[in-house]
Amino acid sequence: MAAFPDVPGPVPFAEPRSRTELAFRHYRPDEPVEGKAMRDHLRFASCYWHTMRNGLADPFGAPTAHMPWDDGSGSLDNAKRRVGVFFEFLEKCRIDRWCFHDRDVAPEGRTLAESHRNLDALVPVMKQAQASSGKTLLWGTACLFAHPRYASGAATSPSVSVFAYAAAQVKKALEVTHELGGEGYVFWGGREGYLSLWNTDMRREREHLARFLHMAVEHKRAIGFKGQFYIEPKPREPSVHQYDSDAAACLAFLREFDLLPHLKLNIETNHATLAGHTMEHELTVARDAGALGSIDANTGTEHCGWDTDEFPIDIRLTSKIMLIVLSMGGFTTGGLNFDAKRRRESFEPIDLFHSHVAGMDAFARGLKIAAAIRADGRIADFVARRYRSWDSDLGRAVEAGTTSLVELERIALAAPEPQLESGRQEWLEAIVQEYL
Ligand code: XLS
Ligand code: NI
Ligand code: NI
Repeated sequence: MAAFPDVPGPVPFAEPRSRTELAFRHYRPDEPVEGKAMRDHLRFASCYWHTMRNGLADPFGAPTAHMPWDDGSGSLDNAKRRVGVFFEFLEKCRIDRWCFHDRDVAPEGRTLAESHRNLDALVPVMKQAQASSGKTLLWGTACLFAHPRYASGAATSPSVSVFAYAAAQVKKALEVTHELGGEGYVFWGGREGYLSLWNTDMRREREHLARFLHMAVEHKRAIGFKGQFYIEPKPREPSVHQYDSDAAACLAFLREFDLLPHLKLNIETNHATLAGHTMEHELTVARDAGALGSIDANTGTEHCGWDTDEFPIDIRLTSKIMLIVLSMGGFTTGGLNFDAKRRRESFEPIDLFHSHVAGMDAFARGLKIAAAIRADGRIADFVARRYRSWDSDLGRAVEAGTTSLVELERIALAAPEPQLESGRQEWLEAIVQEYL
């Protein structure tokens, strides 16, 4: 029996002003933009944790989501049944990829060995679902933050036994990701940070985290996993301060511990805003370091201060994101993973469709708007012109490192007062408005 009887087949396509309730108004998987199909630019993924496992509880109230396919038990049968439901959803929602944590797909057992066995029992089910649907795994990861043993962190725990347990979990999750043909693997430092410095040895914790990642790189090599590793920055929540707090902090950490060749960044919009940055700032920092790997596509309520993981529906945001993705030549192994959940009041199964379709349409528009801004060319031309003095002999000498303070003093003393040109911010913003 179908889990989503209200959605008989793949979500239809409709004209932008159509009154059809559930339809794609803008996303056309095969339509080319800049010579490449939309689906290959956007590489959408839905995540198992929000779509299948999030009951929409909040700190003050019980879960509200209706999940008629779920008997609420932690049984393996229930876990297996969910896989079929999820792939029916992907199929009907025209989403090509997915992401998961180990504990989303298989229940935690009473022992580590039992948890491993549970995960093993799910592998053939997930493999079969992928094979018969053609859907692929964007990335896998391990949940190193939900169980009480991880209250003080996983790779940064004060307990080496917890560190070993987390290592075992990551080893297994990596192997399962490999087995499922995953294109990537994410490390999000759920509780890799601290609540209080009074009880924390930050130097040791950061070194342990680096050791942990190096061992993962070694194991990746040992099993022949070719997927991309990502680290996902987030400044706080659940910890008060997390070591992977933003893109710049992650890059500094990776460089300090010789990990930069092995990991790229998975940037999430709501984490950027929690860090006090815009999403485009975080993406630009990552891109400029050659380390922009993938995106967790969501958004937050800016004045709220929590990781509310809302669906990204603002075309100004999606346009800015796609401008940066296009500027780096598109994703390679990465994609747009909707690390997003419906609001607690949107509890019907069909809201899973409305939310994803809204996000996909917003990104389809964002992609087209970004392509139009690039074709217009005025903004890029303006920026190039703004820096043209750096293309002079003097500019080139400074950039090449072949000049000195002594020489620059001689030049500056002989030159008239420098004249600056307007930054034209409002004019540039008005150009963007023309395309929104
Ligand atoms: C939580 C994170 C998490 C990661 C995967 O805030 O975004 O969902 O993406 O562990
Ligand atoms: Ni995320
Ligand atoms: Ni998040």
